[in-house]
Amino acid sequence: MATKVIELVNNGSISVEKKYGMSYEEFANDHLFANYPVVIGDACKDWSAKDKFTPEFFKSKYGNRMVEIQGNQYKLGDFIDMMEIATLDNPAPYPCKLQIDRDYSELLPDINPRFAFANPDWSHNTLLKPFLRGADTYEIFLGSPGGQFPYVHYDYMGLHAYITQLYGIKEFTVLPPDQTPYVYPKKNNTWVSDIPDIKNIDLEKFPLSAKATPITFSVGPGETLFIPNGWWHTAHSLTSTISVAQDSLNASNWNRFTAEVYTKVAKKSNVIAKMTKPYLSVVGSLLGASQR
Ligand SMILES: O=C(O)CCC(=O)C(=O)O
Ligand SMILES: [Fe+2]
Repeated sequence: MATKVIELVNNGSISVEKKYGMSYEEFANDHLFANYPVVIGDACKDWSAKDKFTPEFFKSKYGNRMVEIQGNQYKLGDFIDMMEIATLDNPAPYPCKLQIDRDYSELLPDINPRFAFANPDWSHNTLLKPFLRGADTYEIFLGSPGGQFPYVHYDYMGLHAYITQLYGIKEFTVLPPDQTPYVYPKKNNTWVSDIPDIKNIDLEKFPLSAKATPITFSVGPGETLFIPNGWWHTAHSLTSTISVAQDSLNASNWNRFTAEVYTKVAKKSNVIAKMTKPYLSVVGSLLGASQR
């Protein structure tokens, strides 16, 4: 079957498309190994979460559970009420993230099977556990127009992200890794941009950003945005939204992952960083051999 392509946006040489019926081979060549984003129109077609995950479902089933958002505790039901009436002038806290594997494991069958586009995935491999604590989970995001992802960033540890929209519409803005100088990474948090509002940049304060070509597009129910490692991104819900985020690590982002591990470990100890190198080199060959 030929892929059906819908062009979402383009800006200069950069374009983001939505694809239905894409083969794994096309995904691997044009996106995974090319490190190029795409919206996959039908990746989650077999998930029951598509019809089941609604704000009402979470409110009625888990309304009394506590959830921590930006350091504060809320009852999930109260948060959902707040999120539904929030506005940008009177915002609700964001992001509200639920850890599926840890706290809502009974919902795992609803996001199964893991779609092929997110495989192979080494981020759950025991050999890599020490380096990926906390980064190897599935997360549900609940949001609304009155709660904005607080910053433009790229995901750390070199992981690729897949954000599947299950309810409502979310708008994403992305920029390629080679535009890093134009987004003014923070000195101490180099994966976070100093620009507060990427759609309304203060050019006097951030003159280099005149060269940036941020691309903004919407992702709707049943669609999955693939954000390759190193791509800058931020998100804003246009309606009440529920999304599921998952990551992948494999041969396509292995070099970036190991570089981030060394940098992180070296900050603590040069000796351990030195030992980490041969260890990861062996693990990488083992896992790489199994991928081939
Ligand atoms: O869906 C969103 O709000 C963006 C989430 C995201 O980029 C992240 O958690 O790293
Ligand atoms: Fe992210």
